[in-house]
Amino acid sequence: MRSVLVSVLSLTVLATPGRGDLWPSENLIANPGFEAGDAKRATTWYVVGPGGGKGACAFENGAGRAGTRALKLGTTTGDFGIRTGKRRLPPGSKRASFEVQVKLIDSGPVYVCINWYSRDAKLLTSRSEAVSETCEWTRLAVTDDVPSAAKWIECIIWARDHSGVAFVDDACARALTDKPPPLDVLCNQVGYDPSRPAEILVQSTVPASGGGTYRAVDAQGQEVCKGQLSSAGAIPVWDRHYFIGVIDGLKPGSGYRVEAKVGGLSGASYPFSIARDVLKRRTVGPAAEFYYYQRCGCEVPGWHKACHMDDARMPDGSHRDVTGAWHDAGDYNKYNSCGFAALSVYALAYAYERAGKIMDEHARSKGVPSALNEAAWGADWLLKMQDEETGRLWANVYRGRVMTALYWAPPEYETDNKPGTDDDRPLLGHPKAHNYRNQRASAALALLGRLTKKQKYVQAAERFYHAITEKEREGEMAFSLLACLELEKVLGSAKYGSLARAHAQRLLERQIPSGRYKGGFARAPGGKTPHIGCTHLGSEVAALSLYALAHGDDLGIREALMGYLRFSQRLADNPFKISKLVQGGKPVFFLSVPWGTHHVAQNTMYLMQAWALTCAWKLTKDDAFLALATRQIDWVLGRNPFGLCMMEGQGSFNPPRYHHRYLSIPGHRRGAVPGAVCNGIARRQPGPDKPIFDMRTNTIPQFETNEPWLPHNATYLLAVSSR
Ligand SMILES: [Ca+2]
Ligand SMILES: [Ca+2]
Repeated sequence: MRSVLVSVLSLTVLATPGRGDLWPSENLIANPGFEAGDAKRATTWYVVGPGGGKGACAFENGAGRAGTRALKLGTTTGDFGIRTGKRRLPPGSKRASFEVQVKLIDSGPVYVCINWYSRDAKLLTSRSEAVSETCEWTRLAVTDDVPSAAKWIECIIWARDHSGVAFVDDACARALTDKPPPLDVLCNQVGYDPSRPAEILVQSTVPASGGGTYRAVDAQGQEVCKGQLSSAGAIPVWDRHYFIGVIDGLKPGSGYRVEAKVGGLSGASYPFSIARDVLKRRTVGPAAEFYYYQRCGCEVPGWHKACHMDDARMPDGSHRDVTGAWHDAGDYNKYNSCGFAALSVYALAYAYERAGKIMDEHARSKGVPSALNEAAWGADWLLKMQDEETGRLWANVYRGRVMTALYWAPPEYETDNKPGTDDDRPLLGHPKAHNYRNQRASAALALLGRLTKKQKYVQAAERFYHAITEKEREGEMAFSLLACLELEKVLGSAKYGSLARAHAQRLLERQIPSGRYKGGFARAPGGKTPHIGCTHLGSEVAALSLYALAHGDDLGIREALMGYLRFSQRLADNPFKISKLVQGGKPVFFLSVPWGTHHVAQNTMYLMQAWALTCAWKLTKDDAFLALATRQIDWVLGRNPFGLCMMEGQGSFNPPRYHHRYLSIPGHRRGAVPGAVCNGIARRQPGPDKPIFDMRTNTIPQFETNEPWLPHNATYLLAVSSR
């Protein structure tokens, strides 16, 4: 933090009178503190040894001035060091500076250097500075005018014939531009409830002491209120500073905007509404509508003809009818191994029970089936996937990663739609071999059986529950509890009531009693770090809250939830109040995975957390739960570093293009399915803990960020219908 401030201040001084106002850009170096990478390599930095120079560099833990790691430059022969590679200069760059912090131990000079390159990548000029005597961290900087033909800047740290050890940390390169940087005014682009303040977040690359000001204007541009923005701190690794405006008392209406001024910069938000139950009224219908367009095994007018009518081929070569369900993501596969279809059935039915009237009105207005009908569409497929012998689920209808990656065309052409021919998709994952989310299917079918009064669902739900062992049930205890709660309700059976109680007790044993993550829930009793997963964050809390709402709180669940709230607030201690995730024992914004490992962004986790906190609010009536839940939903709907509303068709700025095979359907070039919630914001892999989202429109964007998956819409429905 301190180094950022120092560098900005020093650059501001460089803005010489007579040149007009110049503004510092964001730090142009992607991994400025060498924190991302391993001991041999820091991501986005490259070794350089011009003229055959050789040397040793390492990135050791514990050596950092800030964070944990620093560059350790050992003995060199000739010129040797590391470089950033060429970084594009922001428009209007007039001057630039590159600085690092250096500490020398018995060694000769260390240099910092700026190289300028033209549009065709020819080296224009170079400028460097050196330091040769420092045993404490010392700032070493080089500044230069940007040559008029320069389009790229490269920053280099190097030493010449040096025999000791030099440590380097906290690199910062900023251009001074004649264009003011944007001031992002971030809001939930759908809207806010009039009974609670609208929290607007302002994001700037330039720090400003003393906050700023805002004014809210209505749809006609008339000022309706104004006030002060207060500092909400910085996220140093993102090189961003935040200011918050808490706006109370806006009257119901639409088209509100907030204009903000901070440190000489100004910006305005996208429009938003103020309306009672605005999120539920505006978005639960679209979140369910999404599923209709994702349907597999039937025609969806305007989207595709009947497809995959030949699902699927059994391992022994015979045919089994498992047509139906939904295309499970931007590809055409159908997965039970992750429980997405079962979670979706549960969520559609759950939301329908709480917001059926709103959902039906929306479905009628769009000419799509009722959400209850949509839940039944998925439930009928779960019945087809239930193995007769074991009562358990088959895993997936899945062509394999390679075949899936190769197929980019409308779904009806992927197979000949004739059962029993060579191109039938395979049914994978024998039910005996794995515990395929049978508890989710059990909860989903029991709930739907109660709402539709259809015995076939209830019978299948009971069989799913009993088809797995007690030990297997431990794997997803939250949904075992939810399954028992639903079976108890639909069958009126005390047996399932006592099973639910036993599951609730087992879940409570998983709460972490002490230490840094006190109050979180571990994967098993005695665990010290919270349980997270690609489609899991906080389902224990949702299940426990729903149990106590149904049974009363004789197990001390309220107290457990208060502990969870404090844990969640500590993990959300950032300007967005977004839940950080614990990985490798440390909280991070965005999960890091080894190069080449499958990975998707985290909207399901935020939304499942929102569901958990909203259920806990229903039980405890403590508004702090709802406030934190709302921040997670705000993130999805626009209050995020890109000001991106991640539900298609809602808000003003949606993903420019989706990673979805539907983009190959004529007329659907964006691959944009109404109501789709995409994977979300991730980090570059491998890379520093900084946000990325793929804004490209001329190619298929990255699946990690831009692909819609069923569980995002499922958890959205759970979270928002619970309000
Ligand atoms: Ca560092
Ligand atoms: Ca076929």
